[in-house]
Amino acid sequence: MKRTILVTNDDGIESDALGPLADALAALGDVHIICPDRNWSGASHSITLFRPLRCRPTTLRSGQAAFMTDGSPTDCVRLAVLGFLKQKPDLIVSGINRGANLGDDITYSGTVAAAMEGLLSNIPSIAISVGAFGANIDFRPAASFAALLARNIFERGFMSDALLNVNVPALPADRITGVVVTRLGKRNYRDQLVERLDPYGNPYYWVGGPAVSEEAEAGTDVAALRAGRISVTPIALDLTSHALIEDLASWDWAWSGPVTSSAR
Ligand SMILES: [Mn+2]
Repeated sequence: MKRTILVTNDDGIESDALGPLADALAALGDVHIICPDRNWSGASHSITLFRPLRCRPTTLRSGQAAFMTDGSPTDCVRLAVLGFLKQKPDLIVSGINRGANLGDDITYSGTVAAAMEGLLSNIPSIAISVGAFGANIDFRPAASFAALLARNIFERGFMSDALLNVNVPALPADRITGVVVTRLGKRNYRDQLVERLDPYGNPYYWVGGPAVSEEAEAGTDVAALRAGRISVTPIALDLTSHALIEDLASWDWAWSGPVTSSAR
């Protein structure tokens, strides 16, 4: 049976990663590419509710046929799964993102959110990122790892309540020192609020800053990437803090209904 693989991303249809990724996955099934027509990095799990979506055919610079939408990464998955593709995907691969998605990053990441949407649709889903931002990134090591992971998923019938979040060091394949299954690490953002004036004298604001500093605790995705290894982190969508349930239950919950404003 020919598998159907959906490739999407949050960096947009212009991303240089799409060609190598589609090439690497082509041996495993029919690859369909549906990506946003612009960069949605940081869009997290946003969906379009109050306007229609357009989905137009295009051709990647690397030659593959693809579709681009004016929606978010999550919209791309919803389109594909809800019928834009004739076959429901057997696998969703989101990426390859330019820049790591480690630890707390995943709460901002459109790349990871697209895989979350796949998971919500009961489809095995991978988010994959490369730990570099610069130009001239070689995406082929990450692409070939995505294919290896896809082969594992197809052979083992992977179906669980988790997506797989993968980070690949921005190194030549022969300098990547292994693969580690990890948990999420911690990111310490150093963003600042910058206020400037526009040409008309009105203030505007830009939030940004230097690269994050990281505590590379053993066993985390952060530590793996720093050591030149590929991290594979299983991510579940249940955000419940199970540790707090019992403590919270002991708080004073003697609530007597809504507060009524005093009569005048
Ligand atoms: Mn991105």
